Amino acid sequence: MKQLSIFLVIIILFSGCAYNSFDEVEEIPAPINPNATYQKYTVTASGMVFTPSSLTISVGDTVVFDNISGFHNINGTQATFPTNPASFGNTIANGPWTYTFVFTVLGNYNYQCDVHAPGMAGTITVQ
Ligand SMILES: [Cu+2]
Repeated sequence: MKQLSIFLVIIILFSGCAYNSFDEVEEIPAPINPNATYQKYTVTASGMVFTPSSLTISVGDTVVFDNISGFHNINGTQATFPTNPASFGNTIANGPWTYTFVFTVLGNYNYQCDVHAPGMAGTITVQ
């Protein structure tokens, strides 16, 4: 009888462990993409153009806007481009400078240099 009691206790303990393990697995949220490697892209502002003027990136990627020289800015604000999924940009300043933005919202973005718009403009597609 004593052995049976010990046996039952062991069974109960094991089933408790099994249940808890299962419960924990269910409660831990799965990462969206555990193998994601985020890229960094550079867009150069030089003369009166952005290079590349069209860029396709993945959500979470970083774009470094690199003004080598001259008075430029990056204006990707929703005030200027209402369909942009998020606003980004900086103020007009003489180069050299860099402006870095991480794109965390999917969609199509337009931006321009306010000094040289509409000729100096670009698009970024975040997919
Ligand atoms: Cu410009």
